[in-house]
Amino acid sequence: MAASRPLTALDGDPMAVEALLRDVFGIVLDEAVRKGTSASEKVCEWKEPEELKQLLDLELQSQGESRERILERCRAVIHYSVKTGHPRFFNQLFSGLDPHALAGRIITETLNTSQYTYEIAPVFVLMEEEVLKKLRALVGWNSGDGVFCPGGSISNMYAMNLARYQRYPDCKQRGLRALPPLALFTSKECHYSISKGAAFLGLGTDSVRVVKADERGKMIPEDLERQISLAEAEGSVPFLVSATSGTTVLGAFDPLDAIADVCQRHGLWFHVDAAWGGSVLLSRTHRHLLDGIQRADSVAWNPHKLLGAGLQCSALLLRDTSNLLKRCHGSQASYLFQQDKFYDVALDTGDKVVQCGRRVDCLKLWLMWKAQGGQGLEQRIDQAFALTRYLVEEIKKREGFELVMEVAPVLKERMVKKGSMMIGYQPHGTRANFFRMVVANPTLVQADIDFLLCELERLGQDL
Ligand code: ABU
Repeated sequence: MAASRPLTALDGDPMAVEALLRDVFGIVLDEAVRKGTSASEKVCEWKEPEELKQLLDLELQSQGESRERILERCRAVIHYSVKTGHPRFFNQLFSGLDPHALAGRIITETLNTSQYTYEIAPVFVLMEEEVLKKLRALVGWNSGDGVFCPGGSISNMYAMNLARYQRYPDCKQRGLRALPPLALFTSKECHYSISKGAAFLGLGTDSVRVVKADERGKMIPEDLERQISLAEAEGSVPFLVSATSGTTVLGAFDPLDAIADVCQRHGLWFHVDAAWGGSVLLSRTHRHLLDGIQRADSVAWNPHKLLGAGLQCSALLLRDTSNLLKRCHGSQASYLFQQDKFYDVALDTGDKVVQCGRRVDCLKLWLMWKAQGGQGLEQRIDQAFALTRYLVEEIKKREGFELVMEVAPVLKERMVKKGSMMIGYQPHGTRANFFRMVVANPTLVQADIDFLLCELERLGQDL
């Protein structure tokens, strides 16, 4: 057997395995952690796609490569990747590199297990339960259920599927034949996963009724009432309202209590997409923005965003205590979920989800929480709010910054090619393209905000 192994395989040589991994960890520490989070380094090294393909030499060959070449490749992958932990990375709703969360991610990757049964993930089954319990407690529930999903979009789709199943349990077997035309409601500022989910679940995008939002981006409950009446008059059956806590573009928080009242009056499932804003629940000062969330039936919350736990860490939380998740999605695969196991089979949580193999997403959050404590995480949220206020005040002081002109794409190209920072931009309604500032990186200080404003001025000097 040994003779047939390829020359480059290291699995027969523990010393070589260890040496390789030490070198790789060294490169990761140097390039991705130290340089990747240093304000004096570039946030990205822009290359045109054809040039990047050449530089990376992507094509896969039949011959294996030397250790030195593999280490060079690791270095190049990091070098040409965007450093999302960099203090000048404002481009997405996540930023920063928490060392404890990273430690959790490294351990998770190394152990390489699947979250479906207690027998192969004993630590993580218990840990996931504990973390979800903590998140539920912050929502305001002392019981319930939940699961970590592959991203907020999937969490939102789960909520839609559960709401539909609860009302029409027959649809698990009979599919769309068991259903009348259904209607769900969300604001025009909602995340695009709501209409994607409607398409994916066979509801169709027409089943999504768009509710008006006010000038700050918050759903208008009176219009929700109107849309429900309209849908009913057209012969549809309303079944779910999805409110948003922290909309993707404007960061608005829908008035949850008023929306919960509407849901209660009409007997509708109340889902809150708090993928972005859920972490605000950790702040005693700001959690009032989510008042009423405890009245929801389901909540999607992504600690990989504002808490910086690292992609992906997305919880779907449920108020339900009737095993709805498992009843809706369970398929009782006999090779995984044997009922005559030697331990409590309720710990085999894999049949709650539509996936089979499922990543461990709880450890990075658990370890970071253990290290920071709830108080440390609360400070991060409060700091993000404080820096956002600082940014707003500074913008007011600078001439030219209130003017919304079609310059965002030009400035974006210039900042990326220079590698100085990254900010996302988009149009919104009748507003022209503008920069969406995301203040999430826990290492940000006022100097980074000052740099951002000065750099925007520098990049746009000639415009
Ligand atoms: N999934 C919504 C957030 C995407 C973004 O980072 O802008």
